[in-house]
Amino acid sequence: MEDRLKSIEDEALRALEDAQDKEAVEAVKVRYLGRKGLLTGVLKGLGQLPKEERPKIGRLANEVKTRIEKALKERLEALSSAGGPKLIKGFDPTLPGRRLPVGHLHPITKVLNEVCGIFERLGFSTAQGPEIELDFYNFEALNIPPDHPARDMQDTFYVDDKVLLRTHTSPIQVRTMEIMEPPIRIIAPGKVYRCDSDITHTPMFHQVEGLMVDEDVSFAHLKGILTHFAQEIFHKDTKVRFRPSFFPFTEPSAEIDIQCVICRGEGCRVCSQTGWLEVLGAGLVHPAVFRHVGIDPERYSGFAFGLGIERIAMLKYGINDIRLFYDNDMRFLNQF
Ligand code: 2NM
Repeated sequence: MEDRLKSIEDEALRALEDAQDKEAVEAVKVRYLGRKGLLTGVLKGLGQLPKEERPKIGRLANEVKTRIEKALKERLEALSSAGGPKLIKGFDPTLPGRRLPVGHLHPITKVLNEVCGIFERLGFSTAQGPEIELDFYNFEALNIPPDHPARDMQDTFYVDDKVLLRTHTSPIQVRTMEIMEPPIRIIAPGKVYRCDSDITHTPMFHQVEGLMVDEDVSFAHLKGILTHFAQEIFHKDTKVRFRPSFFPFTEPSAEIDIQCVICRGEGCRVCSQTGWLEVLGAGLVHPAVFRHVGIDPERYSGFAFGLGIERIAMLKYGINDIRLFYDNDMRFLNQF
C-alpha cells in the first residue's frame, strides 16, 4: 500500500509539471483528489486494511494529499505569473494607464513660427513692439496722411486721439530704425487690430512684416527674398507674380501673387477666376519714412513687406472661414 501511495504521488507531481494551463491543472486535481480520484479511493478503502496498518497508511495518505494540494497551488501561481495579467488585489498593473490629454500649438502659431523660421534662416532677426501704439509710430512716421481712410474710427480702434491699437506691425520697424544703424535685417511678427469682421476678417489677426536697410538694397533683393519665401511656405515650384501697387510708406510698391493653390491657375471661386492669389504687400521704403526715423535716404535704401498669417494659413490648409481659428472648437483645432 505504501508503494501504491508513492506512485500516486509521483504520477500526480509529474502530471502537474506537464500541465500548461489552468484547465490541465484542474484535470490533475480531479484525477487524484476528486470524489472518484485515485487518492480519494485509497482513503475510502482504509476500512478494508488490517486494523494495525490503518493509522500508518491513513497518515501517509493524508501527507501525500497535502503535498499534491501544495503542488497544485504552486503550479497555478506559476502559470498565472508567466504570461497573462497579474492580478494583485483586483488591480491589473499590466493594463495601459489613462492618457493625459496633451495639447499642441494653435494652427496660427504654427504658421507664424514657420514664416519666421524661413526669414530667420535668411539672416533676419525678430523684433517686437507694443500692441497699444502711438499715432506717430502707427501712422505719421509711415507717411500716412492725416486724412487717410485707414486713420478713420471705422477702421482703427482708438484709445484716445493719440493712442490706438496698432493696425499693422510696421510701428515695430519704425521703432527699430529709430534706434538702430543700418545694416538692418528684421522681421516683426505680432497681433494687429482693425475694426473689421466677416468670413475673411477678424478684429484681431496676425501679421509678419519684414525690413532690410543697407547701402544699395534694390527691388531685385526684394524680388529674390519674397520669391524664395513663397516657394518655401507653399511649394518649391510655386509661380510668383509682382504687380504694381500703392502704399504711402513705400515707393515703388508691389503686391505679390502666387498661382492659385486650389485651381493651379485655371481660375476658380477662391481666386475669383484670376488664377492668382494675393499673399504679400511690399516695396522700397519711402524716403519720407527714412527722414522720420533719422536715416539718410541719400545714403541708404531698403525694402519692406507685410503679410497676414491667417490668410496664409487659410490658403495652406484650404480653410474658407477665418473665424474657425478663433471659435476654439477642438474638432477643428485637433486637425492640426
Ligand atoms: C506692407 C507693405 C509694404 C512696410 C513698410 C514698413 C516700414 F516701416 F519700413 F516703412 N514696414 N512695413 C510695408 C511695406 C508693409 O504690408 C502689406
